[in-house]
Amino acid sequence: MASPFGAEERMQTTISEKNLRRLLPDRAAPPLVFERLDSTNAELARLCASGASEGAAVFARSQTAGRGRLGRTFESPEGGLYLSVLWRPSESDPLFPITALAAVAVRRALLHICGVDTQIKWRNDLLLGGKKLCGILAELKTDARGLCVLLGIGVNVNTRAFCEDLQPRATSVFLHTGRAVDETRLAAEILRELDAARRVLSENPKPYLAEYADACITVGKRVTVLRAETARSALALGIDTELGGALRIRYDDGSEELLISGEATLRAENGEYF
Ligand code: BT5
Repeated sequence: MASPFGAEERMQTTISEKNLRRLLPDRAAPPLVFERLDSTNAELARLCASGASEGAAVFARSQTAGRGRLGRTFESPEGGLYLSVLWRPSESDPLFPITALAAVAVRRALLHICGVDTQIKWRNDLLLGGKKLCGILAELKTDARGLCVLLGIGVNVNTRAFCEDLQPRATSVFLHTGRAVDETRLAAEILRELDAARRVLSENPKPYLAEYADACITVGKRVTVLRAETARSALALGIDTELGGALRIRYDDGSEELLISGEATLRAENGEYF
């Protein structure tokens, strides 16, 4: 997709590796910024295989094969921030809260740098004005050094237009506010917040999970729970902060279930994208 701005304005807002490192002088793993990648998660997996350490961070100005969950595609034109960060949880760290902590971290960074108050759609989307602004994909792997989490985040920042199919459901900070954002400043803040969230994972994720629950608009909604062969109506009751942000739902027959993450897909029954 064409650049949303004139060349000069684009140069001022696009992410720069040199400036990003300048904003994060003490970060143990200096972030890498690529013009274009297949997928930042794929690149991070390659770095991981050659021994990348905790906190390694990869950005791309666009992706040719950005991926979502369950084999879905994440459209990644120029103007978005696409990044992946490596976490190496210790054996005592809980894994369930990781996506929720990342959602809170990115939400905080967007509020601080862009002044936009996003809402969380369980489990891994940030919405703005009812449309998807950000998607998060946490992939778990093991290598010679143990467990690695490839935390992939795509944020529509200065994106001006989406393909026809996404247009009704996707938005960007630019489209919502009419203002172009300095991607380097936002990237630095996202990394700072993610680094803080990484420490929280080892210490006490509860306050972050409470923040996640407060911002989660899925709660209280009627949903259709989709699995391979079935679609069942339910009410989303609440977020379980003990189980890392799992969603408690009640089916129409009165039975309840805790959805941990990707075992089912949710759709709003009133047709809105929540
Ligand atoms: C996600 O999956 O939303 C996780 C997306 C993670 C993307 C990042 S970008 C950096 C890193 N590298 C990667 O290769 N991936 C990560 P999911 O919940 O499955 O949502 C995918 C769905 O979101 C698609 O099927 C579309 O409906 C919609 N979608 C695709 N591209 C979008 C975009 N740019 N903005 C909003 N919605 C989008």
